[in-house]
Amino acid sequence: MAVKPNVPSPFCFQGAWFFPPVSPRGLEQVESFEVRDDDVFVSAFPKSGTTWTQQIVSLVTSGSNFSEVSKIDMNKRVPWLESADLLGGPDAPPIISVLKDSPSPRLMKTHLSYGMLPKQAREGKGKIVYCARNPKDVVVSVHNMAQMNDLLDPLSWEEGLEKFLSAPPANSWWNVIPEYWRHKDDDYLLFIKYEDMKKDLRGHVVKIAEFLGRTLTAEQVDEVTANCTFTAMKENPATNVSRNPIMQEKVFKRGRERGIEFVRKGKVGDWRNWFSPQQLEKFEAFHREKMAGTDLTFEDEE
Ligand code: PPS
Repeated sequence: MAVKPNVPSPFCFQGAWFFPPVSPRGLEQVESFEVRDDDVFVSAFPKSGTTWTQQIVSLVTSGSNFSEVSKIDMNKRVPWLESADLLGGPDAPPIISVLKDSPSPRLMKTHLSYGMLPKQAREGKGKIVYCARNPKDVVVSVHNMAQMNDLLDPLSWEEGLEKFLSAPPANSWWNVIPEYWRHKDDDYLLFIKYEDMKKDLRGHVVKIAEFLGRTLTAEQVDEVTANCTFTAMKENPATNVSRNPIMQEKVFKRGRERGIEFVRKGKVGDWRNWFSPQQLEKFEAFHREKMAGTDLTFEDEE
């Protein structure tokens, strides 16, 4: 049997499995977290365009100096609600305790399912921008993340695919995404798709700004868009965290060795390079069965 690297153990909270830097102490505080009217949650299933949406939300709400704001580490601009500081060591306070005292307006990222969001957010306080991506490209991106992130078990493609399909309900793409979709018409939630952002990035900058009640000039929209392209975000160590020298040393040594970056390929349809015909058939049959009865569909070709 291949020797596995020493990765932190996952833990279970309310039926869902989490990995560090998600913090058990942080998770316990989420339900009762006091939400403010001007809070913005950027929510997404892992590897579905979270960072991309964080970048847009952060820039459209910053007002000006977009290129300067872009240089600030994403974890500082839009901290991860349920995590602890990755670089803070085992005793680092959960980010949520820091957020409680942070000045408004607060921007926060989360990978939590809708049912695990703060109660007040579920009741419509604050705003939620939710980004979803087709599951075949998600599982490919999850696999690559596991190869490059020293905190994750670098499962083989076959193992990772099987794990994705057999995830417990609380972690399953096929439960989490339709649950958010059911809230797509709520006025406090904007549901966007990675594939649509690829087709029309500028249009999504405008849409997100409008949703957040921000008015940008055409020039400002152009400037925000320029800072949110795949190339701009790949070249920017504040968004491509595997180019941040400290993060590279602490978390992404494997990625450096294997030549895999956090902002990796950014394609719709990369799954074609990974799935065998048999894997595809099984995945698509599973998807059809699970999505029967929802009107949520995804494009999976560019
Ligand atoms: S994480 O770790 O869960 O927060 O990852 P997340 O940010 O959700 O998803 C990472 C994938 O998003 C791609 N990405 C982009 N695609 C297109 N345009 C832009 N600007 C962009 N920024 C990030 C990133 O490359 C990951 O996808 P893959 O398929 O692995 O390339």
